[in-house]
Order: sequence, then structure tokens, then C-alpha cells
Amino acid sequence: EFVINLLKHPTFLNYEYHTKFIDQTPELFSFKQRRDRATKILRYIADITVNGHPETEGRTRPHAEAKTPVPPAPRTEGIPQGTRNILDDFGPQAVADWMLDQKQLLITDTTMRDGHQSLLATRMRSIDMTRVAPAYAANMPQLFSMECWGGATFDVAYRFLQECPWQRLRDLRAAMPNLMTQMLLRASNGVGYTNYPDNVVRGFIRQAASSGVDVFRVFDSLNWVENMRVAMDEVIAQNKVCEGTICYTGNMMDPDRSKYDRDYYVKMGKELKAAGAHVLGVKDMAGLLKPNAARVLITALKEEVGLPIHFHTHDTAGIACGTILACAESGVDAVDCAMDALSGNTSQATMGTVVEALAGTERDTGLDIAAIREISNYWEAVREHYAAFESGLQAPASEVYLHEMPGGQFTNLKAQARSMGLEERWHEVAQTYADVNQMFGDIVKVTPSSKVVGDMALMMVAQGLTRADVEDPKKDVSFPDSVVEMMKGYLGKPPGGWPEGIQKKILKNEKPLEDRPGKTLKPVDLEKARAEAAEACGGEIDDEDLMGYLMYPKVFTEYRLRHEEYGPVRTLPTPTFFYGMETGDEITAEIDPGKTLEIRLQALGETNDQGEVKVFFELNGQPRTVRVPNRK
Ligand code: BTN
Ligand code: 3PY
Ligand code: ZN
Repeated sequence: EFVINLLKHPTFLNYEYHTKFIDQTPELFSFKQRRDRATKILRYIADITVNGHPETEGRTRPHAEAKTPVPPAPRTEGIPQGTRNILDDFGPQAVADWMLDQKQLLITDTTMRDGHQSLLATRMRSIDMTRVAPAYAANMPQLFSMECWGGATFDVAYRFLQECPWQRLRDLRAAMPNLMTQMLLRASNGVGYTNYPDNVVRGFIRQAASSGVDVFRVFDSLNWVENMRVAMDEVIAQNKVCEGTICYTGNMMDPDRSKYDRDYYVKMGKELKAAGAHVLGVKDMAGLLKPNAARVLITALKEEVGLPIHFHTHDTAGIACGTILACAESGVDAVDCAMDALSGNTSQATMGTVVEALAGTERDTGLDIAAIREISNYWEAVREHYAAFESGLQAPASEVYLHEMPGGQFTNLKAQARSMGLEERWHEVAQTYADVNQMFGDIVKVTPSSKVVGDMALMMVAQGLTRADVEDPKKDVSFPDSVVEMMKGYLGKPPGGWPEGIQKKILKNEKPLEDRPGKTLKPVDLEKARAEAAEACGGEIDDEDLMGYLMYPKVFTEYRLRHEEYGPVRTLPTPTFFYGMETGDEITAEIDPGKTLEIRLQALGETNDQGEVKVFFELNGQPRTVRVPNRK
């Protein structure tokens, strides 16, 4: 073992060792048994088969007859040219110029990011995406971009799916070389829930660009442009498309809520243009923009800002297609849609419907409706396997205009309310969420500010507190940590600052930050962090891993330790990953290109005195036995 460790050590391999190398390299003496990857995967399957997957326990199971999703075949030979070719050959400004020159309404497919984030709690696994990616590349080359990364998908991949999000990105990039990939980036919050030091934000963007992101939709959860500059500058420096984004909130047509009116959005649009945005994003994360307001907003931004506009909305109230058509009439350049089978409700507008509605008009999208139907049929079959993560939401609801929750938060908050025993009081939670928003001064609510409002609302409903109770200077209230941190200025500040009364009550005598947090957060010593991560994970930390660790130290470390135990489980089919196998089942898992495991479950043994079960497999025709603890 010692010799093997020595021969594999990078320092040794690079001839960089010296006489003290053995004394100073303790990992040479760590002889933790290393199983091969096939054995690790068998252990995983055995464990899930015997004990179940914690994430699906007690949840709705997929239909027994749920079909295996079959991706559509390419409709042409070779890979047609797409937007990625413009970016690669001529750069991001050429992409923006090209957008302005188009008559057709350009469409971004959000299925692989916001679609499942908003409908299936972000639980879609990479294998279900990468299998259909070649069909997108071949059959839908007219798409503007594929939103397939960022937002909540980053930490959910590590945390719940036992996958590396960077690998997903590289695989999708390789499978769709002609389409621009797109990510959602929370500016200084990266893909996390709080501001990170500037060098971490920059390092993350650099890595994302090099691993395959082409379009960065950059937003700030309080619409504070000052807090978006570092992220935008780095995207621009990487020669990728910088979509500087306005978050839409409230109701711009309501004279009683004049804080966010036409002029507010135009001013922010101009600031984003001055900050270097190639494209102006309009992110209606809750689906609050109504068609009549959309005409006013898009017309104003087109006339007064002059950048190409990319519009994003949610169908929570059931009106997203209508709003998109109003935007299209008003000259919007690009819009977001989800493939039919993962659209509607808290997700995006239905792509096939928008394409049909515009067919033969001036803004005809140029997309092939038959190709859309085929790909959507694939997603329909995929969705069946995620029944455990469906929210049970039955219908669109105009209540969104009251609470203003983002589509990506709605079902999460509902699940959180359920876990606190507040499910019966959901409409009270919704009203309280609206009250908290007013108490905080009417703010933009989008990750992470939306999570803070949600935390506060749940706390108030659970403790029976009203807004008046919370605001009463004489009443003692213990605020959630996230609320205290937001009032300290750790997420930046909203236009006009925080309401003084509530801020003072929360902070007592502590002074809040006035500057953006990145101005005072100390840069992270990256090589020190890498060493710390390597120590915690017991293995090498590459640049992608380092960024995972910096965003989510605990989540990343736990992922890595589980990876050491269970191997590349991302290669398992989704039913196997969540439910294990039935006796007699046979599956395949491609652990490397061309290296495929054929796995058959032969039998399950009895539980022995030590509480262990023997699980009998056939692996590529050879019998293999694995023992796992029975925790049931
Ligand atoms: C860490 O890994 O050390 C930090 C993880 C922080 C994740 C935050 S906690 C609340 C919120 N909900 C999530 O699912 N993620 C974030
Ligand atoms: C995210 O930040 O994940 C969002 O989807 C915000 O809308
Ligand atoms: Zn969204």
C-alpha cells in the first residue's frame, strides 16, 4: 500500500520530492481501502435497494409502467450552425448586434434549469439532460440559448443528487457545441445565498466560462447595480455574453406603489448599459408583469436603453404566454420558455404554444414545432420518474399578485411550511409574506432576499405574530439569522435603504454596512482554501472542486466523502438512483466513454446477526456479492 501511495503521489510523479518528502507527506501512510468504481456503484445500488433513498421516502412513487425516456433522433446530418458559432467567431458584442438585427422572436429553453427548479424542486439529474442534448443541437439550432446551469442547480447537484455540477456543464457543452449555454448568476452571491469576497466571485465566473458557460444572466437580489459590477466586469473580461438584469417586482401600473415605476426600470436599464451589459435581461421571477404593463415596460426600455432585451417570466398566474406575446408586439428580442412537458404553473411559458401563436407572423420564431413535440415527449417521460418531487399544485393562481413569491421559491416554501406543520395555514403564510415585504420597505424578492422574507413569514405564522407585533418597539422578538444579516447589509441594500424603525429594532446598536459587502470582505487565500479542502476531503481538489468548496464548504465536502464511498452514481438510470433495483432487473451504467457496466440484481439475502444484508449481483456476467447494513 505504501508503495502504491508513493508511486501515485503527484509530487513524486513530478520529480519534485526531496529527502524529507516521506516524513512530510503523511497521506503516504493512509491506507484506507480503495474499492474500484464498479464495487462502489454496486454498494450504492445495494444500499438504496435495501434501505431506500431518503429523498423519496414517503413520497409519491412513479407509475410502475413509467416509460424509459427515448431521446429523438437527429433530423439532419451533422450539427447545424447556431448562436454559439457567432459568439465563438465574432464575440459577445456581435451576438448582441445580431439579436437587434433579427425580426424573429428568439427563444431560450429553460427546461434544464428553471423548468425543473420551479416544478421538481431542482431535482433533475444530469443523465436525463445529457441524453437529450444532441437532439437539441441537431433539431433546434434556431434557439437563442439553453439555460442549463446556475441558480439552485449548483448546490442541489452536490447536496441531493450526488453529482458534480461542473461535470454536468462540461457534458452539456460538449453535446451542444452549436448552442449557447446560459447560466443564472446571483452577482456577488454567486450561486449561493450571501455575498462572497470579490476574488471568489471572479474566480467562480472564470471557471464557469472555461467549463462552458456562454451567457451569464447576472442579477442582484435587491436590484443594486453597484453590487453587480464585479460579476459583470469578470463576465465581460472572459469575452462571454453579459446579460445585466433588472428584476421586476410589484406592479408598475399601480400609482400607489410608485417605488418601482417605469422611470425606475428605465434608470436601472441605463445603469446596466453603462456598466457594460451586452444584453438587458428583464427577470420577472414571480410572474407579476401583466400584458398591459409589459407593453409599457418593453417599449420604454427599447426606446430609452437601446440594448437587446431578453425577457424571463413565470406562469404562476397562468398568463405568461399572453405577457410574452405582448412583449413580442413591443419589440422584445428574446424570451424564455420551457418545453411543454415542463412548462406552466410556477415554471416558464409553454414553448410550443408561443411558437404556434407566432407562426406565420412577423415574429415567427423559426423553430420546428415537430422537433419541439418530440423533445417535449422525451421530457414528459423523464418527468414521470420524478413524481416524488411534484408539488401537487393543481392550478394557476392569481394569489401570486398578493404574495409576489418567485416561481422557484413557491413550492419550496410550501414544502417548508408543510414540514413545520403549517400546510393548512398556507394562505396565511402567503398574506404574511406580503406583510413582511411591506415591513421591509417593499423590496425585490428573489434569491436570496426572497428566502429571507420567507424565513420571516414562516417564523411569524408559527409564533402567531403580526406585523404590528414585530414592529412594536416594546415587544421582544427573536429574528431569524437571515433577517439579521440582511439588515446588517450583508446582501447589500435596496433603493432608498432599509426602513429605519425595523432595522434599528433588529440591529439594536450595531451599525449596518453602508458599502457593498465585497468592498470589505477579505479576499480568500485560494491555495490555503485548496489545502484545507484537500485535508477535509482526503483527496485532490481541482479548480472546479475549489469553487464548489468556496461556495458550499460543508455541502461540497460531504459530497466528496460520499463520492469516495459510492463512486460515479450519476451514471445510473434515474429509477435506479432513487429506488434501487428489483430482483431480475438489469441496467447499464457507462462509467467512462466506452466502459459500460452491465448490472443484474440476482437476489437479496436474509439480514444476518450483524444486521447486514447480502446482495447478489451479476456484473458484466460475473457474480458479485455486496454486504450492506439494513437500516430499516
Ligand atoms: C455550507 O455548505 O456550509 C453552507 C450551505 C448554505 C446553504 C444555504 S442554507 C439555506 C439555503 N437553503 C438551501 O437549500 N441552501 C441555502
Ligand atoms: C435563483 O436564483 O435560483 C432563481 O431562480 C431566482 O429566480
Ligand atoms: Zn425564473
